[in-house]
Amino acid sequence: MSSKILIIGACGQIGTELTIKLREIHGVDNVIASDINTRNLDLVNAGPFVILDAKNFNAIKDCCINHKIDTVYLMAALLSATGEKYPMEAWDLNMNSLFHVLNLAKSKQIKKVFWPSSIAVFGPSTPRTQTPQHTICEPTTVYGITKQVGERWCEYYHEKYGVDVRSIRYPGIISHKAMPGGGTTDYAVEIYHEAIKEGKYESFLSENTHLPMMFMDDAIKATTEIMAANSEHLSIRSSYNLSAISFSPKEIAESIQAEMPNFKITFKPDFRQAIADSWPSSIDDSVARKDWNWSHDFNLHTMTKVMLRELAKTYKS
Ligand code: AKB
Repeated sequence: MSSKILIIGACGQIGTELTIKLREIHGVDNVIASDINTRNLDLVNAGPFVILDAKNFNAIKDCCINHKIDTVYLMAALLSATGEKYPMEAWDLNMNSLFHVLNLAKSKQIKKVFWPSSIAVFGPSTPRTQTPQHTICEPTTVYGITKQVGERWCEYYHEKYGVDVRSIRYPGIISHKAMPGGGTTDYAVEIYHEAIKEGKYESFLSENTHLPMMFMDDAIKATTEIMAANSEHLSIRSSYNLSAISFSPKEIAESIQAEMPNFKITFKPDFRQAIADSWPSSIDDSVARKDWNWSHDFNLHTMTKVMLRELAKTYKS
């Protein structure tokens, strides 16, 4: 029997493409998309959709009962840059939504949970290159604190209550369907849009700031694969390190210039530079590769080609 899935935060950057992929795998009617508003009309009109506040336990519970949900993907969150502007809102949304879903799993209302963590769990005292799975985590952003604490709670609910919760630490995700919002890695999406629209981009991170990144297709592949993995193979119930590519604003600009020689980049770092400086530049994800055979497909060059091709079509139409 196919799973009955609820995606909370389905209109966001990752939620949008996750909804499409999960509907391909499980069937449109078996995947209920939800969000606090209807900001992505293509997604809202593409299949079952409910308006849902991730902070409202009873609303999530009623939705799970009404739609006989067994699996929840909790994608709603305030990200790193927005979290610094609205710290208490970030704490409220990121933590309470997680408790609501974990408690539904604890009471056996649902069977399985996916919750994304992030490279933001790391901080300035973390080894910066090839950051290991188990290492110092002293995040300095509110978002990072919520993700680190969330990881501890996921592991706790798994150990104490047998909750089947699975998680990966996403790096910056690059995609061409829905825009990201409020993250420090967002520059790596904006740059492609501006390349197509204006032929130039002003980066809010400095030229040599290397961060771990990943093309959306790889992120969706990782998410569906960890959820399909045999439970006994998963040795990590906090969150898995996940890695694909690592590059700086200068290097992504060079990869665009290889396709568009007239593309120009300038640099004007803002408050997000300090956040980026507190994060690793590359990640060791060997545990994920061993436990559930994770591997990525896209490098910077292949990703740039797809991004420019798809965005050119979007802006033409
Ligand atoms: C952000 O920049 O805040 C996010 C993340 C790395 O989790 N993209």
